[in-house]
Amino acid sequence: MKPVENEPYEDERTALTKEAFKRAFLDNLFYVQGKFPALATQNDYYQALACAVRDRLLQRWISTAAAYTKQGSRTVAYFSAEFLMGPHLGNNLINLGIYAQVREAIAELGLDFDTLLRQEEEPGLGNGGLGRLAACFIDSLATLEIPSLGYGIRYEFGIFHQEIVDGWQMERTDKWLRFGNPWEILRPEWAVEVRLGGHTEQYRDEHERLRIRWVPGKVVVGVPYDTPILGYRNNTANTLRLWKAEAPESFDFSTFNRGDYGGAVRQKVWSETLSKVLYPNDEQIQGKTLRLEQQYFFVSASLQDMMRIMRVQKLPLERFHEKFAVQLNDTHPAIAVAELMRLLVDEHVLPWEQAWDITCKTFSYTNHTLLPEALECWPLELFKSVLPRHLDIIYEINARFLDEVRIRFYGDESRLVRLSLIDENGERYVRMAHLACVGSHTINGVAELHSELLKHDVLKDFYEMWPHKFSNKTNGVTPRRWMALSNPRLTNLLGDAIGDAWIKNLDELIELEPLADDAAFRQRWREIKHANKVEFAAFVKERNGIAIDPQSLFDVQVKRIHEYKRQHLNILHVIALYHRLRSDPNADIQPRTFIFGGKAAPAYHLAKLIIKLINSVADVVNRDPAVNDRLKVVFLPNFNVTNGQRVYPAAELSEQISTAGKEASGTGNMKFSMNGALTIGTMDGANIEIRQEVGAENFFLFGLTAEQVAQTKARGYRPLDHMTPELQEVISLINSGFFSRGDTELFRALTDGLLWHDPYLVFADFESYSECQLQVSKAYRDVDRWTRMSILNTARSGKFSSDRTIREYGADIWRAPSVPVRLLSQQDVKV
Ligand code: GPQ
Repeated sequence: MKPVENEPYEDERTALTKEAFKRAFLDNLFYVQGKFPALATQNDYYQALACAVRDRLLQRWISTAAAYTKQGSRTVAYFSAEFLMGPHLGNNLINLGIYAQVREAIAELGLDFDTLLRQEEEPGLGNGGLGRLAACFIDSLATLEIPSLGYGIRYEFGIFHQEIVDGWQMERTDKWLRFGNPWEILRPEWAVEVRLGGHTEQYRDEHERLRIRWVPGKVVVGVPYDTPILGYRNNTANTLRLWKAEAPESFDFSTFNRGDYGGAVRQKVWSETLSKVLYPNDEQIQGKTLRLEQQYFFVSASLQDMMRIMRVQKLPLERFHEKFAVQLNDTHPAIAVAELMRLLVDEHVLPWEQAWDITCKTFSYTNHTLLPEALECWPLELFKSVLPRHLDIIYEINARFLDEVRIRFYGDESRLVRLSLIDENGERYVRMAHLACVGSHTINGVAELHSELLKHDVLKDFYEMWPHKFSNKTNGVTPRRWMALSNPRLTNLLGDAIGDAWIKNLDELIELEPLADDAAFRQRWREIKHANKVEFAAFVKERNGIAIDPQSLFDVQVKRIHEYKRQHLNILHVIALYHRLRSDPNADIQPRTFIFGGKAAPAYHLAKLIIKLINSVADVVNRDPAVNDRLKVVFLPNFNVTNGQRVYPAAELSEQISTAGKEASGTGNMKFSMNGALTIGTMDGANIEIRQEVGAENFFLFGLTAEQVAQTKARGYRPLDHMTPELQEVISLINSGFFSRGDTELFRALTDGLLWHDPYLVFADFESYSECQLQVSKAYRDVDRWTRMSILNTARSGKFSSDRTIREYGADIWRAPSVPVRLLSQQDVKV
């Protein structure tokens, strides 16, 4: 098929009018779902609508492919083990600019649009911030018209579904593909083989050259499933390409022919295991063989796919780095450095030096955490059993790298030990962060503080080696999903006040600033927040059966449950408030609703105990008539993208209370602030930059700084030094069994940890936090002051658009110019 040079033509099938949509919808119900209204379920209607939208996506996708093929443009490949996309339908309607029309069209057909939206099972192919960042980034890449591909794994089961039973987290499998997925397109013709295990051997090729052959123990096939990713109101549709693992047919047959049917089936089952399930640990490595296999599987499939694209475009492999810029989303895909070397040296017979030059010019590495337990290290023997050839390649990379270090740092033996790609202190490990640093031309952190700490702490030796490689790229989030889609009331108000250019250029929100002093505007601002709170309260009533008061302050902490994020600091403060109220029933306390949400890794017992404590406190507080007109506690089950879209618009106070120096950036903090919530937070991650942007007077700061945390620890942290009478009461109340029906042991692991060996310094920050919460309550009571602060938070949140972040990656790292797309129609392409 060749694109033809003529003007775009709106064909009947993909026109954006209401009438065309209704027609398409009814057509799809009949010809795709095979249903008529009497038998159709809400899900049938959703599928019919999704297919109507998909036709519009495909038109833009083909147009984009045509433009990119013609331009042969430089392409960004974003390698990520996680893409936490959230539901597609609403977002695609926003980006097509037809949300309102389609809502009307569906209403005119007598259906409830929101019910149809709710039918979509969100693709939860990520754990939290890192996976969601990848999703925001590909939205921004498409909006900025940068040619790009997201590469990852099509997990059959994404992040588990969380239920709360008797206060405890229970995990249920996430069967997101149960009703099919209308947003993906299977591309079996681009399947690739990926080898694993086995051993290597030397041989001489036809030119008598000594070469190495990898004899794998097993082979799987990677089959790509493509999801088009729309830009906001342009003609761009980029690709998210996720790999499913399948058994190679040839393997089945050879085993089968030997009469071993059971063996053939086992091979098939094993192959499919590779993309079966997402590992649900966040920032905690689980050194499982299958996890390393997953990482290698998608990385190898993706690099082979990129080489196929080069062949199609008739580009020589020597120019791989000119065609592609690969971003490594943390170390999960870092094996790509060794795999690209293998492909270039073993399979395409390039000299090592040239292959290494191409490799280093291709990759860039983003680090997302400072937690030592999250730095990926693979035991050498395990690594060798999965990737024997790659281990040899890593040894060679290491030998050459250490030669360089030896010359640069004459006589500094300990530096060699620290920098080596192999950790040899005791059991030997492959250090994936070191592989990523050595094989990349840039290394970045995700907020100013984080990038500084990387340079002077975790990656200090690499910084001293190559200071020019390091930079900061502060995270951002997409305003399409996190404002336009999730907060329609605010979007309308902003439209009236300043137009809607902010959706594409978030800095325009600054136009709101003068309106903070306009009483009528403040009134409307409050009405919107209130309406959002009423809507959210109804949702809580339905999900939790708890009635919450929309007049109370909505105080929210939603994120993965982690000790370093300190949900326990929050709940200790709630208990302190409860204690104050019970001790003095007339205490003048600002009524608040404390809302928590987040998943704990299934094997992270302390995190699960924190969930149990929150729910136990909720049970007592919400039932106690002495306080429940002023305090409510809600644990919202199954916090995910969909529930995030419900909660951010209703929030008034955003809890960002990690131990300083532990949260790399945070991105929820940005979503809250742009939706008008004020932050109570530590000097950590992007909180620092949010405070800088919105102004110190519009931010509630507390706690030790990263530097003070380090000093406190260096001196030897003793929690009891920070004990106060109130904190003592709080801990005693928990240990007395008051929240656990008299069980005095239930929460002991938690309280003992806090009392005796708490690496996260909860007690050290408790007083400062409680004091700061008093300031929050005081500010909230001054309605005009609070509203002004809220408006200024939104007005000054422009920096936190992922469009800004992606522009910075584009300018400093990728150097991939944008390629605008002209819309083609079916008439434009001839077979
Ligand atoms: N993050 Cl290494 C994750 O969500 N999972 C991970 O495995 C790692 C990092 C987060 C990090 O905790 C947040 O501070 C960041 O905002 C986020 O990555 C995106 O950079």
